[in-house]
Amino acid sequence: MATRALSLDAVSAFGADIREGLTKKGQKELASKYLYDELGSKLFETISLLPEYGLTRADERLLRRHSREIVERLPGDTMVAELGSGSGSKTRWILEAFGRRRHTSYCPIEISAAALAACRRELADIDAISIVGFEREYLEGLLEVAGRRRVGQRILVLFLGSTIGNFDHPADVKFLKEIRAILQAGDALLLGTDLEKPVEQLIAAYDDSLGVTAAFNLNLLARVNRELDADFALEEFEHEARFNAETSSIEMHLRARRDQRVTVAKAGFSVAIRAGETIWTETSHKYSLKEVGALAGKAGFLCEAQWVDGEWAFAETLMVAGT
Ligand code: AVJ
Repeated sequence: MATRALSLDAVSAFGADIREGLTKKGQKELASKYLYDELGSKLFETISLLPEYGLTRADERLLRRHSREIVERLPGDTMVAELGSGSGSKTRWILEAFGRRRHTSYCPIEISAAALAACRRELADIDAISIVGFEREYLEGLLEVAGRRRVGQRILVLFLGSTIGNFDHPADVKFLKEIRAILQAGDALLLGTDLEKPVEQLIAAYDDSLGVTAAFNLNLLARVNRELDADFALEEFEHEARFNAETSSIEMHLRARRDQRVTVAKAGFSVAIRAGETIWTETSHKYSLKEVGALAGKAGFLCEAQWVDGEWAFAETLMVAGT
């Protein structure tokens, strides 16, 4: 019974968000966190294999190359928490490096039970690491992790993959401040950020030739159909990736090919969508290195070290919580 009530709650929260985003005045929108149901997560994993999308490979390369140095910069007993573990494959290098030093706890925080299970399987073979997963929203999970801290133990928070870029500004600063508030001075944050790069390269990365990103985007409508009993006709929408130069962000939209009316039965509403109108589904901000430094400072962190990939402009920044 308890699980059932919980999933009903989740359906109604999803429904309320969808309703708000589709019926608001002006630009319609759907929150990007809903892109990641089971199918959406698989599609994202596929995106990360595309030649046009170098982000995930750059992230992993940096972590592989510099894991030893990252660990050396954090002496003593350290507990590793990760916000949004995904499949966990990128995290392997850091955990192996910590495990060589001493027994280490790794606490992935994920809203997807499937992703947590996959991460546990992927990392199960690493010596001297115990995995304690938290099926929670990021900040809730981090609070619980902090509550398990032993005296003298440091927390390293991993926030990889440039997920921070999905927050608009200044929501990114606010989010890092909230992380900082849960931490103590001397704790650390390793933040992955995708950097500014030529617009053509960005458009290719978010509108790939195989159409995987288009499928990833359209799956959001398919998910609303599946879970909220809606009647979106997927062929009536077109994937669009555009660069917003004012905010230095790639935006994903779904553009209606003609006038239509859509009903979302389980959320109890219907909405008219005009030909050419778009539903905004994701923002992916591209940072400058200066901006990353400013972000750290505003949130109460000091930059301890930074590594930038030579093939794909992406940065890993190790920040330490200030006093
Ligand atoms: C997982 C949020 C980093 O913004 O690049 C990939 C998601 N969207 N292609 C990104 C995404 C379209 C991705 N992040």
